[in-house]
Amino acid sequence: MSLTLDKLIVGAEVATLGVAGDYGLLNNGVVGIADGRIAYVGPPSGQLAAAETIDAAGRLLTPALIDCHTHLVFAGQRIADFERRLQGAGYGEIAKSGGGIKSTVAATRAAAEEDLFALAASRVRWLMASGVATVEIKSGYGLDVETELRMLRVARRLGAELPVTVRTSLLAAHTIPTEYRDDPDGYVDVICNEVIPAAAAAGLADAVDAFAESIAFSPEQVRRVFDAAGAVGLPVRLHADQLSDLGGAALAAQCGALSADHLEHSAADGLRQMAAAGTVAVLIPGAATFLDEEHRPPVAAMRDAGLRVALASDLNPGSAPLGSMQLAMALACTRFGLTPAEALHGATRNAAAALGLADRGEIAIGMRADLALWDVDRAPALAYWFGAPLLSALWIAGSSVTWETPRR
Ligand code: DI6
Ligand code: FE
Repeated sequence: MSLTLDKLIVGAEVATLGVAGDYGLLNNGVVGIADGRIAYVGPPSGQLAAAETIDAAGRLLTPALIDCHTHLVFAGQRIADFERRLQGAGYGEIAKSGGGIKSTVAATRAAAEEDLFALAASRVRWLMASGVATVEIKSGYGLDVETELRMLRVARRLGAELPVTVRTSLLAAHTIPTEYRDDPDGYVDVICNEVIPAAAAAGLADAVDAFAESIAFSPEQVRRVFDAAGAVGLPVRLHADQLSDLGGAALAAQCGALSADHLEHSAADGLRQMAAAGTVAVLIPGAATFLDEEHRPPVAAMRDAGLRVALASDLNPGSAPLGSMQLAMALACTRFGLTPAEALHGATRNAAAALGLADRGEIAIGMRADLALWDVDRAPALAYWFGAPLLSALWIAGSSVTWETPRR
């Protein structure tokens, strides 16, 4: 039986990622696309015809990458903080003296929506240049109803005007804003009673996130925020155990979170609870590297627990000004000890699971045709080359897209 397709990619080293833990390699493989979806994957066949044929010439074809944790909508940069840190100042010390996250909140509150959009669009294009077709974007630099919603509107518009899929997370529980310094529970009231209902009513949030940490929100406060998310039917995720073990992994599992992210300091018991609850572990090697933190997440315990492990850039101005998922994969291997195969699963299949998306992250019939062609001839090379621009082509829902940043 012959099959007529829109596009055929032939002669590729295909990493299908169809099976957990394995590249699922297909040498001299062919991938056929019809109506934006994958309609054929397998060996060359005389039964295939298409309007357009692309010769991969032996290069590696993977699912397009998925960045499942970013804070890329913000104004201002933190270059002065960076220079101070290079001279020995700590991240916490800088925050206390008026720099840090609060300076980004001030700049973001003051920025026009149009300017926030232009800044963020450039950053999405950086990620596209590293093979990304799906990106999660958080609010969290507004910390008031108006600015949190503005950030989410910008994120939604990025998804509408750029070819990427955008998933949004409301992170009003990122830090306590200055005006609530003496009344953190009052700010949690605002999040629960005003910000979450307003974002849900406007259809601006796909999930609700929170930062559980001694310098941010307590487990009790996180539970209140998550209850408010549940009341409007939104799934939750959690910044957990990044700087200390607050029991964040177990908390995320008990709340049925889609993912728990960071997890540098998590205990094995919490990781086992996550595995039982189906909560995905999201590792963030860029933040640990940029802040020069020695402490590594318990990767061996994650493997023992049978957790699905995803990777993300965390693209943000303070702890990870990292605009490449390719580099996040390399750092996951060199800094956290993942295998290159684990890193690629983390940037595709498992990242899709962290976002609750079942239609992408592997090359299989019926999946979205989000595909990346790389200028390498074997799968482990993706995590080996350190920051080289390896992307040769990117297809999103079957359409070829470009990723150049236009001159401004
Ligand atoms: N953890 C992080 O690494 C970022 N947010 C968070 O909850 C840092 C955000 C910033 O410093 O601007
Ligand atoms: Fe983060």
